[in-house]
Amino acid sequence: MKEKNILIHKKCPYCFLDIANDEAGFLLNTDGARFISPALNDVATPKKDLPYVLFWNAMGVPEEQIDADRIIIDNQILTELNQELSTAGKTLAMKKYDSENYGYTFSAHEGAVNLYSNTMICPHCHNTLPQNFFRYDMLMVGMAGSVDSGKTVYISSLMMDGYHVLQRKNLTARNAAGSSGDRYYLEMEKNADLLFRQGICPGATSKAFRKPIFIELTYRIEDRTYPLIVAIYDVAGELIRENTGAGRTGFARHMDGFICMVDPAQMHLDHAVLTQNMPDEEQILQKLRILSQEEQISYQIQSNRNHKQRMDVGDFIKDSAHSDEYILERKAEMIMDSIRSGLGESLLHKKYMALTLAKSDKLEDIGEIRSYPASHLLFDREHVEYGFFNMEHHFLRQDILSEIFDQKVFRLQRNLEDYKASSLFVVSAIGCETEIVQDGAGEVTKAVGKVQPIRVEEPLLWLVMKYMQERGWLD
Ligand SMILES: Nc1nc2c(ncn2[C@@H]2O[C@H](COP(=O)(O)OP(=O)(O)OP(=O)(O)O)[C@@H](O)[C@H]2O)c(=O)[nH]1
Ligand SMILES: [Mg+2]
Ligand SMILES: [Zn+2]
Repeated sequence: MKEKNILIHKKCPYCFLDIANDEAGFLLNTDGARFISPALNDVATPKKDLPYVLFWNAMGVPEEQIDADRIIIDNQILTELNQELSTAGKTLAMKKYDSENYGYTFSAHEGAVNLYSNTMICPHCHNTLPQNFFRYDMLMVGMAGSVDSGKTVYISSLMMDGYHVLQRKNLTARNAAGSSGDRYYLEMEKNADLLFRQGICPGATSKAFRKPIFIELTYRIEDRTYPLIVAIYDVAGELIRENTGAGRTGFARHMDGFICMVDPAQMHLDHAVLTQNMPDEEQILQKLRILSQEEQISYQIQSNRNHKQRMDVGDFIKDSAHSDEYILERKAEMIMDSIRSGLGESLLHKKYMALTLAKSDKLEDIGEIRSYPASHLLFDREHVEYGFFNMEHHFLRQDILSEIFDQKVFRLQRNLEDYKASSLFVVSAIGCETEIVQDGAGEVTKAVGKVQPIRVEEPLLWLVMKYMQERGWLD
């Protein structure tokens, strides 16, 4: 009996347009195979992939940085190829339904030489779809947080040592990237490996939309299994702040939830232990109000026209290191406001927010923090064997964190009310101090001692848990 093709629609994790599985194209890796028939040779030759170039260009990536020469088969190319093959009396190329994953594969052969691909691409933007894309649901998570708050290090920390921090007796995590040769994917893997083996932190993220990382998570309860794909989006801090609503940052509207990182550098602590102490918030905001909204926008447009990569602090105020702009970029409140204004109230009601105090290792020895009752729970390095995390400790931490946020990171919590659900977290992606050291090419930030993340997976697993609850998987 012939298996019936099932039609499935999903949202592309790059361009967010709808894709039906029978519309998917393919990325090919031919290793330079040659064919007798010119039509096959033509198809198997790398060419500048225009939809792909246009997409990444629009996302702010300069053309020379785009791996534009690719071998792509889409439905149109397939039809044309088969017309030529059939005229020449050759075996036709095939797009075959794969009942295992509701996807398709491509194959063509000429004698003993084969062309084959199961790497599907979006028909609109030509980006590679993750493995099992049409089979499983996808949870989309946006990393939010001001510049330097630790978003990229956070993702590297999750990826370290084969997603070690995410593994449980009843939870497995594995890479689900559709194409292992992807330049960006390789870079993220290298980042995670450098952090794990040498304690070296990745550098600042460029101001462009980046590909998400894809993780396949499988959760087991009794004899049932619940797989899903998690896509995590890392975006440079200043990009989120600028305009969450439009263009390349419109991605925020498509997220199921956010992990918003709060840098301890913006906490109001008596002790000047932290490198940057924030001046009075009201004062800064007051000064910035002098520049009206319109002025700020027109300034922004102008600086975009001048092809500036970012609004330069120096254009604004002389003393750049301590300018208001600089300080503001470090404020989680600005990020939360950008998300709110970009999404609007009604969309905000559909999103989850994991508000996360990052770099907690920096707070571990501070008396002010230590004086909160049960503060040791904030720095607990418990390793959970089973389930998502220790729920009892999680709820106790909510109370402590709520108080800390109230007293040390003013006004941030009022931002949480309109989300579908929110929760407070405190993590350290590195788990120890860092220092700046000279590396062949320049300066790098390096962990002092062994990298030992402190409950870094909790914000992500909370989002996963919410997502599963919503679908009734955990009832
Ligand atoms: N002590 C400590 N430092 C951290 C931790 N996580 C990040 N850092 C430091 O913070 C710096 C910035 O981290 P990134 O992950 O690059 O920050 P980001 O939010 O991605 O910054 P942009 O990409 O510029 O928006 C790192 O170079 C580290 O020095 C942590 O868990 N502990
Ligand atoms: Mg970054
Ligand atoms: Zn797409």
